[in-house]
Amino acid sequence: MTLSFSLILRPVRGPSTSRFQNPYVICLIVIAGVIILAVTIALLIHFLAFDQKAYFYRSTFQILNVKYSNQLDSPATQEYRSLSEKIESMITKAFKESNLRNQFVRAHVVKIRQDGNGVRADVVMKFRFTRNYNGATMKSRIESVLHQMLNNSGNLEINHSTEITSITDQDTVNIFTNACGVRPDLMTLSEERIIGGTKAEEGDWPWQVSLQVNNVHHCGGILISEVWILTAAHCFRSYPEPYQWTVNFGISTLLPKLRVRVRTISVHNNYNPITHENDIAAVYLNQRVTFTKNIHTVCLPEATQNIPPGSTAYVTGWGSRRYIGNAVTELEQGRVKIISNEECNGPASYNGAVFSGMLCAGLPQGGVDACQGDSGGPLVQEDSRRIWFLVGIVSWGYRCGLPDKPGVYTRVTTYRNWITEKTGI
Ligand code: 4AZ
Repeated sequence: MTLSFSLILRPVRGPSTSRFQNPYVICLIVIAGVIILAVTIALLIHFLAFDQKAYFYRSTFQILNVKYSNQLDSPATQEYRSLSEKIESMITKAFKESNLRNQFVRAHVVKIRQDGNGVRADVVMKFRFTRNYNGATMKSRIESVLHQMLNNSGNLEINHSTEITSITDQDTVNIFTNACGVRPDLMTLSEERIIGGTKAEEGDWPWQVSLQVNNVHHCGGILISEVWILTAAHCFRSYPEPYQWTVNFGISTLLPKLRVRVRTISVHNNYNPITHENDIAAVYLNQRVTFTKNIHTVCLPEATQNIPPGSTAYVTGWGSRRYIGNAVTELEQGRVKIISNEECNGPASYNGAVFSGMLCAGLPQGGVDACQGDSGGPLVQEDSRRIWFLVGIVSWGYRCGLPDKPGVYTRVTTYRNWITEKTGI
């Protein structure tokens, strides 16, 4: 290629012919110049007009006509959900109807607090701007939309002192790290994310822990506070002493991100190894864990929370891929559906062995299920605001992944008061 090119361009020997008078060369130089100019202009336009970056802002809304009650303390209550949804949709509507409709991405209520007789809601908002945006102008444009919104806030009466603060990506992550049930996609207020494949990525299930004896994985567990883990009672049948156990964080059981010793183990007093009833235990850690993006808590449901049959749930763990097999070293996830106790107790299924404190989940055709080594791990569901709740603890089942033989879980709502009694949470 290079050879033939240099042959064509070899100048014809003549008395006054120089390389720069050769029409081929001139033509090539002009074409090259035009191409370079076009690429430069295209890149400039791209960076100035289309290359957008995410920017986060934080604001507090003082809501005067909503009375504070302790129902607003937990993100699991209907009151908390419905007020947060109202605030989020009011903000979304205001921006969608403004000249910032293309820049606004999402608003998320991160905390509701008592404020005199009323409440304050802390909100994080995400926008997309091109890189050449003017920070001060944008801030005042956002504030102006919010001020207009206050005059038209439906049945919420909001104080006019609504100010916004620009926060960094890291500030945003820190805010979400201290809330329960938040996965990485919500931390960046990103668009919906499909959980694909079976292998989890670091931070996907930040509440999942591995309970180990002599650095060997035995059971899953669930982080519900800086010091408390929930798991299954049956995990402690062979090794009942706290000093035998460590709690390991991160998706790899071989190279944990953090390893903490166990101080006490509280197994449910009425755990019955024959019927599997009350298969729940609370584990108290020897030291507090510092929450990070990849290590933090799941939310606990209210005792009264309804878990509809047919709804989607995810089970995670390092259990074996088939009945009688080895545990895996990288965390895996499975998507299953909730099955009613009535259906689960059918003659072809468990024929009455599923008690009211248990919950079934699986797929009609089988295939996706918890298995040996997943015990004690979480079955979680996402609510309408993309917050994750613990609904089950892997407990038992007939083998793994067989049709009509779904996984059976400890029903967390049944034990909600037991959890508070043991842990204060
Ligand atoms: C076990 O042996 C086990 N398919 C856990 C869950 C299931 C089966 C067995 C559910 O720990």
